[in-house]
Amino acid sequence: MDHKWFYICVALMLAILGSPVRANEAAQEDEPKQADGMGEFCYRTILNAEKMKKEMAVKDRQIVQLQYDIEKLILGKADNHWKDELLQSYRYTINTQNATITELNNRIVDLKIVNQIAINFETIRGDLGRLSYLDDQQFNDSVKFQLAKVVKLESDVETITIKLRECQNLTTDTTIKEIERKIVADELLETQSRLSECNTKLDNQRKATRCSSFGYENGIHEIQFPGMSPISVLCNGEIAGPGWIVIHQRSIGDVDFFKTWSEYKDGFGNMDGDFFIGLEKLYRITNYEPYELYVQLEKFDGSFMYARYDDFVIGNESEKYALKSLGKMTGTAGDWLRNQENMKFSTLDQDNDDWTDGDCANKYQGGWWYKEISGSNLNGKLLKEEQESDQAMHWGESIALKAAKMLIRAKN
Ligand SMILES: [Ca+2]
Repeated sequence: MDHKWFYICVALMLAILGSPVRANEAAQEDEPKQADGMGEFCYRTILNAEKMKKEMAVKDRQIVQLQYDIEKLILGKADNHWKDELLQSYRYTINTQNATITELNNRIVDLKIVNQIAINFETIRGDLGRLSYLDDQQFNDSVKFQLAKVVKLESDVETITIKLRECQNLTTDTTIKEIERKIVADELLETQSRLSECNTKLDNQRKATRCSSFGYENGIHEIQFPGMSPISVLCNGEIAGPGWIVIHQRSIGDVDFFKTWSEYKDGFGNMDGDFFIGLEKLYRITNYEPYELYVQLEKFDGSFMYARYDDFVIGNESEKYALKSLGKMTGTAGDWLRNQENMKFSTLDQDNDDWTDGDCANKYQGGWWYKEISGSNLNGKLLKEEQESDQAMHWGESIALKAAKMLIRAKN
């Protein structure tokens, strides 16, 4: 190749490499053709140059794309940063606004209070203003009117207070009345209870016309006999079976039996010790219904004997409480009252015996249905030891007895 084409080829290469646009534009054209007179080397060089030009164009586009991507990435990062800052800014603004809103709210509240005060103040000022327009007379009238209202209110309050007190008093009175009523009711109940109890006792007493109501129990009981107030009697159920009334009892010697008519009529002594029931009671009891008599005697040797009469009746006082009947006698002690049957009772102050020349009661130192001589003398002296004596408490023989009891019982 000659120097002329060599230089032309180098110049073309430089031209192609030095101008990418032109090379790019050239790349759009067909592959160069080998010109006449152009050497093979030059042609190949130009061909390679063309290829390189195309590749470089591709690279250029890739670089541009990369730059674009890089810029895009950088720009994206910047965007995020800006957003953070903006968000931060917004937050600050929001916080600031919140604070402002709170402050404003506080101010609104304050303003409302102030406004209310102002309104009140305006009202007061208005009132003052209206007052200032009043002349003296109007002012006085206004004051009087207000005072009248105050007086009326005070009156109302007083009225209400009085009514309230009345209500309280009414309540108290009602309470007291209720309490009184309750007390009365309680007392009534208690009284009714006592009355019921009394009625029960009374019924029992009414029913108890004899000691048999109390069985074998020994003791003092109230007995109701017809025509008589209830009387206390000593019942005995252990000597001769249930239902006996003890009318005479001697064993202690604490009571003197040498007594007057009146004392024998009414009775004397104590049922816990020595006693006599009384002739009047005996008369009434034995005339109500048939009675029997049981006489228990104790000797000083501790032995007992008895005499039982099945029809024991006593006359009234006008009959001198005569021993009107004895009935049939049974027992171990002997019929030593038979001698006294139909005899009147005699006492130290009443001689009703058959002894015309003398006074048996005083002779035998007791009160009894004496005749002339003593067959029995259970109201004579209670001696401390066994001895023979007409004046001693004795039955048949004039031998002192240690103790004696007389009991009666309704036969039916
Ligand atoms: Ca006489």
